[in-house]
Amino acid sequence: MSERTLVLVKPDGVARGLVGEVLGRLERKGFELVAMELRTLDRATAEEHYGEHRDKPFFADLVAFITSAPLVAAVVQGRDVIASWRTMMGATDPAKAAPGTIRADLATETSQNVTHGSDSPESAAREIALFFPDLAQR
Ligand code: IDP
Ligand code: MG
Repeated sequence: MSERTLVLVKPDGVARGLVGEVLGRLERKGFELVAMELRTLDRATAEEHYGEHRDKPFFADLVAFITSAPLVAAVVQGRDVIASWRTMMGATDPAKAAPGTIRADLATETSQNVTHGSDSPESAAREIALFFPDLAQR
């Protein structure tokens, strides 16, 4: 089923010059860019985006990091893109990510793991509305 997901190239990925690498993998796979923006997140947006982690010990560091420098936010569309992008990103901890995934190939630290992808249709809808409120959902 064609669906949409929210993809981030996090501040570490932007700072390291990996925007093209990450978006290139999406494009070569055959997924479609629907919206894209370079922006520095404000604290309120970051806390809402990562709201499910509010009570975790790493939450403060996570919000500080994600707001520290520009990131690239994109809405990406395609067949099974939510699960596919999770597979292409690899496990949250780059040390546990499968070879060939972005996090295995390009990162060492869980806290700086280059990219984000929504984890369910509900998360995707929530995150797309948060980052791109003007984007009409079809
Ligand atoms: P995900 O990005 O693979 O969906 P989540 O569990 O939703 O992983 O966590 C969100 C982000 O929070 C991760 O991508 C990672 O940057 C950070 N994070 C998750 N767990 C830890 C941890 O144990 N220590 C430090 N940062 C973490
Ligand atoms: Mg997550």
